[in-house]
Amino acid sequence: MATSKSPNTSSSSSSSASFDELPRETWWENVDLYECDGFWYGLSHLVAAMKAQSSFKARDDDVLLASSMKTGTTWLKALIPCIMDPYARLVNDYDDGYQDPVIQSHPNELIPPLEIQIFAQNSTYDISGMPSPRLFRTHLPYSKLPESIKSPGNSKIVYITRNPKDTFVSLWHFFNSIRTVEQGQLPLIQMFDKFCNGVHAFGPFHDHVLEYWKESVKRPEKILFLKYEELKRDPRGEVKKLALFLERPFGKEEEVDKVLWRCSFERLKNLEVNRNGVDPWAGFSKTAYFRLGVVGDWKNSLTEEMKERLDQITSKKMEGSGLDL
Ligand code: PAP
Repeated sequence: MATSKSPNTSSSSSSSASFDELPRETWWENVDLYECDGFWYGLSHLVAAMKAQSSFKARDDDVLLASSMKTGTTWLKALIPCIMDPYARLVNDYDDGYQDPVIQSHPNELIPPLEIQIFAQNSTYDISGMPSPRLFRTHLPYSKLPESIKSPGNSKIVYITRNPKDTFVSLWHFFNSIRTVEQGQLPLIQMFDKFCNGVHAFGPFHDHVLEYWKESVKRPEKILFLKYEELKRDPRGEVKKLALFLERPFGKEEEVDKVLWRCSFERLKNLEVNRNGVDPWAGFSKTAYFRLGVVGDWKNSLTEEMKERLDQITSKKMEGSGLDL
């Protein structure tokens, strides 16, 4: 890993020259990725990440939701604000005047991307003016996070991962869902090959997972490491664990029920804002973020040979880490 060096972003002219020197690969069609310090990024993400590294100042009560793409971010983008909001666990849907944080978080984006500059051209969002506690999200690898969020202070990081086969299949469907009929589906075999080689946005997937995993083992009070499959298997237990980590433990079991219901796949998928809305940052239709929401759907897309290949990569990469995916 870590073959390429970080480019210098101190001036726009020198930065474009040095970005050109980074290893570059076409992910698909006209989407190019650049390798920097062992991970692959779209250029605008990389520039924004480097700006965030030099300018982002964490507050003690910031919460960062970190993940690879398609591992459960949307679910946690609903769960975290609900856990942080004392009313979300108490009130019902029909209570007058109550602003559901799940609904609010979509149009008004309670959880903006940490590397906010990537969307600066279509946003007047000022993160320095955000009220505390601030919630952010990111797909950046741990090593590319701004130092101040990693520092020993009290800010917290919640990381979620997922079985790599389901992650890949979800990713493939996601990009297919935002293509026109004329464009057709992305070629599964080529996309899979690139995923296995680590060439995808914020990849290699396994290295992304391992960076956060190792850090969470060293500093469990700083980083909570969650798995999508565990959240599906034992939602009550996992959500209680999350609430405890965020220092907002539940008082009663009914509160857990309310939060789980508020953030359930069926409810989120059917909310008006998600049926007809558009992601204000990335411009994708929100329906693209709610497909099946199940464990094991890879069986419907991958062959036995593909399964074997990715399983082997996973077990080799995870060897000795204490992590099983
Ligand atoms: P992102 O990286 O673009 O933010 P992310 O939310 O991490 O995507 O992942 C999307 C997956 O989470 C989808 O999985 P699928 O393609 O296998 O169906 C999506 O359906 C699933 N998902 C979204 N919301 C929920 C939820 N509330 N509960 C369970 N799964 C969910």
